[in-house]
Amino acid sequence: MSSVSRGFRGRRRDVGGEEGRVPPGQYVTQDFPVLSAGPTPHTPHDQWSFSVEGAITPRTWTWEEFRSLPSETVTADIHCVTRWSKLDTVWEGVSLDTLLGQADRGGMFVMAHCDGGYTTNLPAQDVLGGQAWVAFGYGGQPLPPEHGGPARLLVPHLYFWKSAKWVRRLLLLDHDMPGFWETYGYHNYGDPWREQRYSGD
Ligand SMILES: Nc1nc2c(c(=O)[nH]1)N[C@H]1C(S)=C(S)[C@@H](COP(=O)(O)O)O[C@H]1N2
Ligand SMILES: [Mo]
Repeated sequence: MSSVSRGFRGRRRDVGGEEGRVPPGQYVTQDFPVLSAGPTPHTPHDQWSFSVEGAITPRTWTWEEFRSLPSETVTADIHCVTRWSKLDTVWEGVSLDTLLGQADRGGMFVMAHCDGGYTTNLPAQDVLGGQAWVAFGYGGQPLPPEHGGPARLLVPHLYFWKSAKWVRRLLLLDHDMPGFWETYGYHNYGDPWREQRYSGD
């Protein structure tokens, strides 16, 4: 874990190993707050599917097909724009490298679409190379509906509004477009280390 590899600088000054792991303006919480712009959808597995479309060979997986893809355990720190950070969260998910394939997606963008209508936009390069997952497990359990189950995007290096809950569809685009919160004034990219909270930051 990164708390170990950060070495004694962190351990001398902070027994929790949090030194250097909390972006500016954030505080660490042990809770897992729920932040949703609308009601929690409850899509049964037999009605759930996951698709990639747009500037990519379209592909749809049923729940069984999706769950038979190779998956990984991911330990990551997450950072919400409302200033809470949660360290060492443990997820189970399918890498977007698996879902989007090996083609070069340089200069392309991804719009994530969710049950309930939420959207968020990301540069394709930010979801490839082991940086993003469609997560179906949290803390060794199935991902609870309020946290995005059956499955959600997990993009821990960006503010957590980019980690779209109840994600069903990734649309690959050759141009960028704002998603839900990006339209309402959140930053288009959302790097917590540069405090890109709102447009203009
Ligand atoms: N579909 C959907 N995904 C979403 C949201 C939402 O309202 N709808 N909220 C975002 C925001 S602002 C945050 S901080 C995180 C919160 O995830 P959590 O409720 O699991 O903590 O989900 C993000 N993903
Ligand atoms: Mo958020």
